[in-house]
Amino acid sequence: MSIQIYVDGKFYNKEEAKISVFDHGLLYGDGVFEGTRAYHGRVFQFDEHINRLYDSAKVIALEIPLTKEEMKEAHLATLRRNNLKDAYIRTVVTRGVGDLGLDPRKCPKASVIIIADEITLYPQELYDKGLKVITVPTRRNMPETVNPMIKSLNYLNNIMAKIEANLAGVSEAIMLNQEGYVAECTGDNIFVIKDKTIVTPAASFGALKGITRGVVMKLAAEIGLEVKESALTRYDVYVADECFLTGTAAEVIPVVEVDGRKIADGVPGPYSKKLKEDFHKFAMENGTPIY
Ligand code: PXG
Repeated sequence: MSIQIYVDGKFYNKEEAKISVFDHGLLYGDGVFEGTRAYHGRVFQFDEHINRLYDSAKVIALEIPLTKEEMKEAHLATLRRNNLKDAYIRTVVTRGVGDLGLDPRKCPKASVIIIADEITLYPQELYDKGLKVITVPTRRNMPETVNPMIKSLNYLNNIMAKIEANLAGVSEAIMLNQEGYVAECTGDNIFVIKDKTIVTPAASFGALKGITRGVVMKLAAEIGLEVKESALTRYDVYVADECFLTGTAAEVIPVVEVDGRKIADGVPGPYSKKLKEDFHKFAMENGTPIY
């Protein structure tokens, strides 16, 4: 049976789930989104994802037509409807239907879309061998434009960065901020470990406050690493003992080469492996029950 998709309070088969061509999410990228996971019948870090969605919406002055509780119920209903225990959930809130002008006052009601589907895992080989990444020319947004802390429907910088990485034959890109400091990757946060200190760029350096990032910082402290959020340069990445990326889809994925420089001896490091395992264990043991 086709998956059932939630659109504005109703469920539709995948083939019939549609929005208007006048929706400003499509016409202008005017909207916000979330990517959440369910592990083994529980939604992982549910409140954190819902809160970030509402924060993103607040910053772009988008009124979500559901309370947070109703939004959570809609997510659970979508998961139940599709009989999912392990899932990737994509939530999209668009400005809704308006006219061809960009004025959001012409859009009386935001649209809410919830897609829950089976999760496509990255190939195991990527975790075993680690990723090669490059730094790309396209920079992350300046906070004074669209703040990178907003998970908005405007991902063109990140898509351009992804294209630049792909054209160079690698699957991920390190994006710098306007000052040339490391910000994050196209859909993942970045961490480096050097001498038992683990560093990730502070959100003020142009990173999304990743939910996986937050959990990994906590787990890193628990295994005795000193955790820092600070400025990170390409130099810091090249000379790191270990480097890895975090994100809802990828969880914790090691990086073994950056801009042609091997990270340490070019194989995934012990802390990266440990944090990947600890993260997975944490994800399996925590979360909001679906059923
Ligand atoms: N940075 C950016 C720019 C992101 O979009 C992350 C970091 C990681 O955050 P979380 O909260 O997931 O730990 C994201 C995550 C995907 C995908 O399919 C992921 C994201 C967006 C689009 C696609 O991997 N967001």
